[in-house]
Amino acid sequence: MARGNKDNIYSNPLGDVTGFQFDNKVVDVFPDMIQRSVPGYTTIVAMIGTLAERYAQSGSQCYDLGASLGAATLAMRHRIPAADCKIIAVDNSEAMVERCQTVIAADSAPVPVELLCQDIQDARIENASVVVLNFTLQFIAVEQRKAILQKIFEGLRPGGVLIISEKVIFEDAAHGELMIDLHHAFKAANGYSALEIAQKRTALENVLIPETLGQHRDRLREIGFSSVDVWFQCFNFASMIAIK
Ligand code: GEK
Repeated sequence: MARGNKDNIYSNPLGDVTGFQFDNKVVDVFPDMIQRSVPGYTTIVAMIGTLAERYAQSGSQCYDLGASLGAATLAMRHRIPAADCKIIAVDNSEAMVERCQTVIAADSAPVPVELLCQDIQDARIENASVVVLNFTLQFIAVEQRKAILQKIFEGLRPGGVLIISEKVIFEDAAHGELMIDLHHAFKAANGYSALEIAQKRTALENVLIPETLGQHRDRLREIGFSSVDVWFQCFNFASMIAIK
């Protein structure tokens, strides 16, 4: 995805840093923001295409939940070999969905894409072979996460896959601090100032709630996924696959 405008939302001192929102200001800089903020993002998105190529079943639906500007949707769209698959992309930010519509329209791959402006808590998941939660579950209240994952499990066909990427925390406090420090070094190397890093951290407090890999794994296993494991990790950012 082209990077577009540079993210400098937090470059000037803000008297009051308010909670992060996916509004027009963020949409304008989103590809640059996520690539400079999430280590491994480009690799994860590309590999979602590779995973979809393997797991998309003929006549089924593939879901991109919290699709933003459709990066994972397009990665899947370009790699799914089955012609009779459909991709359903869902996001509850009107600004994101509006921009995503133009991104999808500018792409000519044949797999049909339906884009919905909807809370993923209200989304119907059915006849699914691939479900993607690429850095989305972390924005849902912790107590509501299990119900969403349960609904995904029920909507998946046997052999279907859930790909779930999250910012994570660690049981070992010292290791956790090290991962946060290395993540901030990654952001600094990508041109973010100490002020930008600090203000963004404040904006995400109570908005992005990370859990440990163990918490993710245990919940997915309790729900009934037969195999749950990490396939990618860089510092405190990880992606898991859970197979039904
Ligand atoms: C990518 N997956 O580029 N319902 C629907 N959408 C939601 C909800 C909700 N309850 N809460 C948040 N979102 C993308 C990146 S970004 C990750 C995902 C990030 C949406 C929100 O509007 C935003 O577009 C997305 O989830 C999270 O592969 O910015 O760190």
